[in-house]
Amino acid sequence: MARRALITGITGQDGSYLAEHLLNEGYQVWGLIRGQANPRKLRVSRLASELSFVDGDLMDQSSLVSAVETVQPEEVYNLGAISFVPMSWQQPELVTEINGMGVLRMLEAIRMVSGLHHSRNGGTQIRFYQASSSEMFGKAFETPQRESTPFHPRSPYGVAKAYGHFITKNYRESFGMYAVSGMLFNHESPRRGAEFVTRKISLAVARIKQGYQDKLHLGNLDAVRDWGFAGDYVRAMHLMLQQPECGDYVIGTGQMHSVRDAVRIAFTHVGLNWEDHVVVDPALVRPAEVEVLCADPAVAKNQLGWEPTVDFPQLMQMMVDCDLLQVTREREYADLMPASGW
Ligand code: NAP
Ligand code: F7E
Repeated sequence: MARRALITGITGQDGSYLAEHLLNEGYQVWGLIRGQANPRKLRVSRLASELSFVDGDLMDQSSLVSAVETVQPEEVYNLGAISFVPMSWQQPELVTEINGMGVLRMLEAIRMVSGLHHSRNGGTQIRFYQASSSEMFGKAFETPQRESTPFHPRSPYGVAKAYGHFITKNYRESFGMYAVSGMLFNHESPRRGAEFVTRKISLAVARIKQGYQDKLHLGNLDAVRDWGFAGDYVRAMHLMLQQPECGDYVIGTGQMHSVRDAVRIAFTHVGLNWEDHVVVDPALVRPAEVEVLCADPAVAKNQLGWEPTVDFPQLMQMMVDCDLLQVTREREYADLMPASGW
């Protein structure tokens, strides 16, 4: 019988890639969907005939218990979160509830339903993956960051993720749960939300190239990140749940690039000079910035056999190429629409 996986956050960037990867691996894949008529469900509609959906929200304990009971998964991937860091200064309580307490609620749901399993059929262990983040390292104590690097988060988002990380570890130690925390560095793709810097750049470059926009407003161009391709990172999530012993892993490329590098690569790819178009806007600089992050993925390489396949220039170029097509399609569609007032 096919193994069953439950994914929270299936409508997000990583959720869609992970669903595809697990379907290819022969899993029966379930996605937790929140809200009434969630429009982002369309994002995975290409896979809809192969996926199953269950209602639930990381803010609502009973819905998670019910989802785990319905699906009876062997593996749970908790990707659901508010993932845009600046939003965590605007709505810190909500972000803490979903990104921090939401992890506890999902662990509790698994513990409760597994307890029922134990008395019923001798105990099927549900394996749990928590989407932790390099933002926990924040103002990092050392570079590159590895599994043992202490945390110094710089945003309510990072603080909530640190709680999620430690509660995952604690349930492993307290209840013997197979619970893993993946400390993933920034990963991007053509499916990345348009609020994140790489996609903001690739979309703007496509629009500027086609004459629909002239300027791109950005914040801190000196920020340095370790950016990889999301399609590579979901393979690591799956591998983490296939190990004989569970642990925590840092996932990244080990390569550092600045926002300025991202801009230069993207504009150069379409034959434009970035300095003619980029405007630095102090309003986009964060209250407390994370200046430099870079992974040491040696443990993942040695223990999981995981390696990235897409480097940063390839990633930016892939995103620009996809957005050139997307902008063209949107304009063609707009031209077909009747003028306003019709
Ligand atoms: P994303 O595209 O923003 O997707 C976030 C997902 O969370 C969406 O499917 C959203 O569903 C869901 N969600 C939000 N609030 C929820 C709630 N109350 N209950 C259930 N689901 C909820 O994020 P992503 O880039 O795929 O990232 C996936 C996970 O990895 C997140 O936890 C993120 O914090 C973490 N992470 C990401 C990166 C990265 O670079 N991408 C790096 C490290 C860690 P709706 O459609 O309902 O809004
Ligand atoms: O910012 C700088 C900004 O918003 C990257 C999330 O997936 O990865 C992501 O968090 C850098 C920051 O991602 C703009 O100040 C400059 O230094 O693309 P971002 P993030 O904050 O690193 C981590 C690992 C996660 O876990 C998160 O969920 O770029 N930057 N100018 C800008 N950033 C944005 N968004 N917009 C700008 O205009």
